[in-house]
Amino acid sequence: MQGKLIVFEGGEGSGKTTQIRQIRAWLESSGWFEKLKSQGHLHQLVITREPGGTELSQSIRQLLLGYTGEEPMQARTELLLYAADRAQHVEYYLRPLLEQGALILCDRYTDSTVAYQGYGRGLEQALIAQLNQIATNGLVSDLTLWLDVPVEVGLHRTQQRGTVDRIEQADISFHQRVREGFMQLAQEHPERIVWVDASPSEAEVTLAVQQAIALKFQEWYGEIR
Ligand code: Z5A
Repeated sequence: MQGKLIVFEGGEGSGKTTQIRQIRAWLESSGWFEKLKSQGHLHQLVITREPGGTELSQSIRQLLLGYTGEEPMQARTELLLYAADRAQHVEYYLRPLLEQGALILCDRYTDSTVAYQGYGRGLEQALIAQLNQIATNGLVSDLTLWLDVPVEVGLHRTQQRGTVDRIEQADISFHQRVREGFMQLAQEHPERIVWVDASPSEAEVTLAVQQAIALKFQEWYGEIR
């Protein structure tokens, strides 16, 4: 049994965490997941995130988002830490679960590195592609939902929440470049990346995400009764 990796991507405050929780609840309460399980397609439903999806990755996450030392973290250092986080996550957690038939809902993955370290920080795309390949050993998402929201709207949402981390503190043009990065990726990989307008209410966004996932299930598993 081979599982599926569904990734939620987007800029700050796009609602990824909110939507992942909603989608898990929907999959469980609607009976979709039970049906897929009883038909032998899937085995379990798992939520995870990057950075910080394993115990070791939690320490890397702490370093990436919570570092407050005077010596500035260099862009390449940041890139390598994200790659280390991912290598651990993929080898120790994601790949074994997928081999057991898990449906994995993951908050951020490789496209975040392209958007943030590539478009945001300006590191060479060839270097990022190489590191993504090394870190994932070729594991690509089966579906990526890009929750797209104007930068000001997303930042306003996160500011209302209170605490701001190291990356959220970056200037607005950084976040604009990140959004352009996701836009470019969606154009380059239409078979994998689905654009979702994340500006409306939480409930409306959930509905759009449900529709995108239901379509993919049909493509992967045929008619589900
Ligand atoms: N990063 C990177 O640079 N390179 C990489 O390779 C990877 C990551 C993997 C991870 O931070 C950071 O790492 C991230 C990119 C970088 N940059 N930063 N900072 P994180 O995991 O702590 O956080 P995040 O991934 O950036 O998520 P977030 O900004 O915390 O938000 P979110 O998960 O997308 O949204 P949320 O928590 O669901 O919602 C935010 C607030 O908006 C909350 O109060 C909600 O109630 C509200 N919300 C959500 N949806 C709506 C709608 N539809 N309407 C109104 N309000 C809403």
